[in-house]
Amino acid sequence: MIFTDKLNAIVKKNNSLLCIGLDSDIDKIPSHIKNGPHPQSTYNKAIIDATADLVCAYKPNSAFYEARGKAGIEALKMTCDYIRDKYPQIPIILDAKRADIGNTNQGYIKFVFDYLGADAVTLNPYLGKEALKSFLDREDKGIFILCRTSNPGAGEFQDLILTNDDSSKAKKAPPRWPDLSAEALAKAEETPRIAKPLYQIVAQNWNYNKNCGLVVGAPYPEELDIVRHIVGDEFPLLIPGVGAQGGDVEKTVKAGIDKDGKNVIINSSRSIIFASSKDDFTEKARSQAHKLRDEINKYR
Ligand code: OMP
Repeated sequence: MIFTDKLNAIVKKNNSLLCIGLDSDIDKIPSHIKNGPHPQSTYNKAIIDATADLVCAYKPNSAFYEARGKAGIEALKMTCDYIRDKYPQIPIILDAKRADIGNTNQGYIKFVFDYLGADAVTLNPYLGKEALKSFLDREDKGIFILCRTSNPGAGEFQDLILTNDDSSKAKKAPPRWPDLSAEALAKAEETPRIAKPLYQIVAQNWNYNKNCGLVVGAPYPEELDIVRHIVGDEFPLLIPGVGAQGGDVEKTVKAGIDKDGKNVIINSSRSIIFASSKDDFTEKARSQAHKLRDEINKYR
């Protein structure tokens, strides 16, 4: 089954656009689990069992596993195996922000898709479209490209206005996409010689295999709205940044969803998986996930 079909099926079944980020920082895991065998995967299994009927995806972030070396990679593999065996209908998005030259990419692809068995991965577009091709060519997998990220410094490069024309006309301030008529928008997108912020350029022309989505941070609903205008409907947006990073759920949902109230994957990690540092962490994770899932649905 290809990624988008798998995603759409679980969105419908669980009535959910919520993705839980399995950012299982070993230092935050309660000591009775931390001191036992396989602490990260044991913790993840408990969170997964408590929330599997409330999510549309799980997104382990590779950093928290890489940080522990061999034990962490083992934990990541055990977590992915557990989801695939026990909840095969739930997609796994590996957050690794990869992309490199060709033969290096093959190593990443083998690790993410063949070894871990993830359904999707996050990529950094900085090396250009050609460098991401071998990921995008995996038609069955979901490819999420960083477009306008959630961090406070996201605009430093991503908002830089770029043009490939040095005439003074092209250097004028760029149009705000939502203010354009449909006709003007279509014309602007056909015209390469126009000044635009980098993130709006990144938002275009990846989806030749219909397996691509973009990552846009919840703290920036205005940019999210612009990206949705650029890509049109039926294009998934992975949106981290609600919860611990403070993104507004209502603004995020309203700016991100397509005309059918779908095609966003709203991620929250810490605010759910570490909702409690005590023995009741599974109940608290479930209740936070329930609350967020329902809040998202309220605005669809
Ligand atoms: P919380 O802030 O704890 O909900 O975690 C957010 C997760 O999303 C982390 O794993 C981040 O690495 C990831 N993320 C962002 O926070 N901002 C982005 O712009 C992109 C990502 C990502 O690619 O998922």
